[in-house]
Amino acid sequence: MSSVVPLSEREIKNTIVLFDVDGTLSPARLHASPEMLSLLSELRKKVAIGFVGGSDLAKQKEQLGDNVIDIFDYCFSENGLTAYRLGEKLASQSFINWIGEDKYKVLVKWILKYLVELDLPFVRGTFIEFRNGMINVSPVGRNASTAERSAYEKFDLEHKIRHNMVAALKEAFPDYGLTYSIGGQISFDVFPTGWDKTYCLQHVEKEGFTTIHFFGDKCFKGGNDYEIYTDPRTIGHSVNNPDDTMRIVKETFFS
Ligand code: M1P
Repeated sequence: MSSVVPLSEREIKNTIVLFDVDGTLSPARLHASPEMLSLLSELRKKVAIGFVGGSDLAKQKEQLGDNVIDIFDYCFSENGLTAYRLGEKLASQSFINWIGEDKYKVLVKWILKYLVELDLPFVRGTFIEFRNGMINVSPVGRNASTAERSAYEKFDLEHKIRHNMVAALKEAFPDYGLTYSIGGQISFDVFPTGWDKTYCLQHVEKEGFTTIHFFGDKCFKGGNDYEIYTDPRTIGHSVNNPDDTMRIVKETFFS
């Protein structure tokens, strides 16, 4: 951390650039390239940088490196429900405190019953992942390998498995105040409405950043980058893949 230029001395003042992770900094659930990491390190000399991902911190460490909290000024996992600033953990709320044990049990039982009735070509394990700020539900199971993920994703798109399950959940729990977000290949996230990626903005606003760039690949309505991309507080950049992110970063900050 000692070689990092202090936030107040970055070349472009009061500016932060936030990045989604999967599909924006790295291919889905895979590693970011050395070229991307090196570009981020150069960018950090000019502006403050952060990531805001739906996944938990353990997965982001796999993708961006074990030292992830040292190479970004801000780390926002689970949409910012787990947050770090310059390596220090920030206070946050939790999904289970918000929903309460009783309502949570009802929800989990409903999900498990629904999954039992599905007829998928194959299933693996870990169908509900309990996180600090959300739960993640995967009909095929989070233990699917990279090849199995791709096969499942194709099947899911064809048969609308997640789409239909989300519709059924909305119908079954109209008064729960939950948002269901399909952000990746094999699962969807469930969190209190409002705890989407805009949740992290409260942390950076407090610091006085007046220009907030956001890069994401799922900026369309229904995608998990949509809310932060369209938020009036951000300048949104919609990208198709990590190469696109690198191109736009170079054009915007290095030309
Ligand atoms: O970051 C996008 C999503 O990445 C994963 O999705 P999947 O495993 O379905 O590809 C999950 O960690 C999910 O929570 C996250 O939103």
